[in-house]
Amino acid sequence: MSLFSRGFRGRRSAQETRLPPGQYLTEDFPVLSAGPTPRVDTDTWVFTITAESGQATSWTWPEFLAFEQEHPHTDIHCVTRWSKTGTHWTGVSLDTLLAAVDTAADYALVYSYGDYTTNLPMEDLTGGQAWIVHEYEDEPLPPEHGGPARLLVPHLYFWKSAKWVRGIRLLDHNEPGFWELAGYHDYGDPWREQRYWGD
Ligand SMILES: Nc1nc2c(c(=O)[nH]1)N[C@H]1C(S)=C(S)[C@@H](COP(=O)(O)O)O[C@H]1N2
Ligand SMILES: [Mo]
Repeated sequence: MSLFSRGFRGRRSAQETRLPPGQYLTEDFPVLSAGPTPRVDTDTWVFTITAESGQATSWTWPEFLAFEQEHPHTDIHCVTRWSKTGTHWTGVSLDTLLAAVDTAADYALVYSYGDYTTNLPMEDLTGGQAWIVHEYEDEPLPPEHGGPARLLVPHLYFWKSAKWVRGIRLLDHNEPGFWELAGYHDYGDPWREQRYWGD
C-alpha cells in the first residue's frame, strides 16, 4: 500500500525507478526451471533444516502450515533480466523456522526436491528477508513455480529462491550451489548487477 495517492502516470514512473539496472518489467510470470518439474506430494513433503552440528529438525506439511503465516508483498528480479513488481505470497519466515534450531552457522546451502541447490549467507536468510512460501496471489503455489513450497529471497536474483524446497544445510563455510558452480555470481545482488563470476 502506498502512503501517497498518485496518478497513474506517477505510479508508472515510480515503478520504473525501483527496477534494478539492466532489468525490464514484465506483467506475466515466466517459468524458469533447469529440469523437469518434480511431483511433490504434501502427504509426504518434509522440510528439514540440518545444523552445522549435524542435528536435523524436520517439519511435515501440517506442522509447516501451523506456523505463523506472513504475507510478503515484494518485487522479484530474474538474472535473465525480467522483473515483476508487487507480487504477493504467503508463507513462513525463515526466522520463525530457525528459532527452533540451535545454530551459529554463517552460510546455508538450500536443497530442492530434484537436484537443484543454491547457497546464501545466513545474514540474507534471517532478519525478515526470506520465507518458505506456499501461496502466490492467494492461490496454492503452482507446481511449475515451485509448489508445494519454495524459498523466497526477493532481495537477491530469483535463482536464489529455490523451487520445490526440501531442506537447508547450515554450514560454517560457503559452498556454491547449482548455478553458482556454473558461472553465476556467488551472492547475486540485483542492485549491484552481480549476475556472473567477476561481476
Ligand atoms: N529447484 C529449482 N529452483 C529454481 C530453479 C530451478 O531450476 N530449480 N530456477 C531458478 C531460477 S533461475 C529462477 S529465475 C526462478 C524462477 O522461478 P519461476 O519459474 O517461478 O519464475 O526459480 C529459481 N529456482
Ligand atoms: Mo533465473
